[in-house]
Amino acid sequence: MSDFPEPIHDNDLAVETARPKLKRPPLYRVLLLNDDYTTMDFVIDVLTQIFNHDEEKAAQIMLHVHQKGAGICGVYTREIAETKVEQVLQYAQAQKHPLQCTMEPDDD
Ligand code: TYC
Repeated sequence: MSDFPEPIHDNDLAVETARPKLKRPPLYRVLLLNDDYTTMDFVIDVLTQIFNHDEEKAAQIMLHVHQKGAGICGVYTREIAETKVEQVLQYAQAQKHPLQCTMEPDDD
């Protein structure tokens, strides 16, 4: 037996199709900046350890940054990008490298 009385009629109910909100989160690029002092080996280490690139891709990104002044290490949601930037800066400081890392919205 139901707890609720049967509806007398339902012909005048407003029916709306469910439209679940599934907007993608904004993404951010994490960038490495060139400098004259950080060793190439250390930058490759950062790119393999923190950004999970293989050695070949890491060397390619490092050379791009070295030649162009900046380059993208990866694209992430905001909190992950923030964590990557912090990890790079902490690791660089601990190893006495002036390496700089930043993030920017990936809108295109
Ligand atoms: N320019 C550095 C050198 O000649 C290498 C380097 C590459 C530094 C990329 C920082 O993000 C960087 N030793």
